[in-house]
This record gives sequence, structure tokens and C-alpha cells, in this order.
Amino acid sequence: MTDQAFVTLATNDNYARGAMVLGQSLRAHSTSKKLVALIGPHVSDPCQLVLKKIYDEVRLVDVLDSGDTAHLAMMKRPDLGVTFTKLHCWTLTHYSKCVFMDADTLVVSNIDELFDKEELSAAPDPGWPDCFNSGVFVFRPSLETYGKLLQHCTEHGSFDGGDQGVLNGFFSDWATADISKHLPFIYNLSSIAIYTYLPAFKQYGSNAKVVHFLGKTKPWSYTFDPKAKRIRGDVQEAATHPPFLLEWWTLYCSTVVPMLHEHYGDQPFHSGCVEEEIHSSHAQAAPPPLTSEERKQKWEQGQADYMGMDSFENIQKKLDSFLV
Ligand SMILES: [Mn+2]
Repeated sequence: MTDQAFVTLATNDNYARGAMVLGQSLRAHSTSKKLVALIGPHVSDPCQLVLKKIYDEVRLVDVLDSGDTAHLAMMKRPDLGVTFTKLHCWTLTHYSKCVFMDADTLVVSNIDELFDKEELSAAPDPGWPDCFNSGVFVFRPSLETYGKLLQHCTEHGSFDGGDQGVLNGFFSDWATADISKHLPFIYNLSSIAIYTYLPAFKQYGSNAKVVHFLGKTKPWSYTFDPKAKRIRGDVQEAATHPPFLLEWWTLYCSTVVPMLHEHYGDQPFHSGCVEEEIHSSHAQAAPPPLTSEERKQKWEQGQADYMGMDSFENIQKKLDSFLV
């Protein structure tokens, strides 16, 4: 179907790298749909060129420069800049139906069946399930809807400061009107759910089709040692399931980094793939282990040590010890 497309948004080079991996993951799972990337003016030339290799269409969206209704809306609500950029997806009227996907999502299975759904279909947000999460949603491009959305935006703003607040305000009957517009959680599985409802993750997690790296720490916030297949970085605040993170990095290193090298040429750039030397003593010196009270406190503050003590494997071990 050439009038249906997956659409994503990258406002800087980091999110552009996310978009590259997302695009590659869609291709790896043999999508028959077009791929469209909306980009902001801050995405560098080499990144734009790589996106053009992966995506069928790369469209520059400069709200400040557009001179259209979005520009006017932004003058009233300058705080919602990126949100207005995202709403631009409704202007892609050369497609009859689209699925928007955040650049911090990863496809782990073919999801073309989402195009059977209607606007606005989305999965519940794990933090407030009467709201949908705007990281993955089905929509129909329409200038009429676009205009109404911008109007809604300027009149009511966004209750969370971003596009999710605007979209939930606009499609406000999502929670109750039509159950067929509730996508199963496996189409927008945020790793937060793994730690808030582990038994459900154990039961259903293997059905995941889209993983969403919610939260401040994104896959590209880490570095990766491709030889050792190890993720490095401040993993304390990682709200990310290690195997999915590993899948992101493996796809990135094998299929995206070579293209980045090609387009950066002699220019230096930070790929994030670093082969570590044999560890010096300082790298091996682990911080003193937390007492269980300190650990409990950290967990309650949402700072579980997901890659270490509180890793999924360790939680599973503990759980298994109860189950057998
Ligand atoms: Mn996101």
C-alpha cells in the first residue's frame, strides 16, 4: 500500500539516530508501508542523508519558518514548539492512513496490521491508563483535523506540556468511546511496566511487538561495546529492559553506524560504539553494595538498579524461587 506510511519525528541528531534504528527495525520486519521521517532544522546534514537512505520520505518541518497556522499557534504558545512539529504529521495528506511512532521506539515484529485500525487508535499509558500513550498511534492525515488540533492547542494548551497532553485533550473520548481504538499494550510496551507488573511481563512480554524506551535515559544515552556485546553508561537510572536495549544497539551498530561513517567521512562523530580496552582497575572497582534499606529507598524513588541488583534476570530468579 503506497498511500499508507509509518511516520516518525527527529528534532536533533540523537533522535535522528533513534529514527534510523526505528526505520531499520521496520525494514528488518518486512513492512510493506512507506516510511516517513519529519525532521527539525537542527538535524545535521550527514544524519539527514542517512535518514534519506532508510526512509522513503524525509520532510523538513520548521515551524518558525513555516508562516502557516502552526507558526501563528506557536507565537501564542512558544512552550509547545516540539509539539507543533509533531502535529505536522496530520499534514501528510498524500497518505490516507498513517501510524506515528516515536523515535525512541523499536519494532520487534511486523506491525502492518495496525493499518486496519482507525484514528485515533493507541495503547494505554502505563502511568495513567485512561490516557493513551502518544508514542504509537494510528491517524488519518487531514488538514481539517490539523487545523482543529492547532486551535485546540492554542486554546487549551497541554496538561503535560507535550503532545500527549494535547492529543489526549483533543481525542478526549478515547478511554470510553470505542474499545477497538485501544491498541494492546504489546504495541507500545514501555519498560516501566516490566518493573511495575513483573508477572504480567513474564506472561505476555514475549508477545511484544513495539518497545518504547520511555523516560529520560534513551538507548543513545549509553555507549556500547559491540565486541563484548555490552552496554555501558550510568545504568542506575535505566528504565530499560536490557535485552531490548541490546537489540537496539545491535541493530544500530550493524546497520546504522556503517552508513553514518560513510556520510560523516573524515568528520569525527560520536557513534556510541566503543570497544573497551581490557578493564583498568578503576573501571572494575564497583561502588560499595547498598544495604537492603538503601536499596528499598532507591527503588521507591524509582531509581532501581535495573542493570545490576534489580535486573530483570535477578528479579526473575527471585520470582522463580517463590514459584517452584
Ligand atoms: Mn517516546
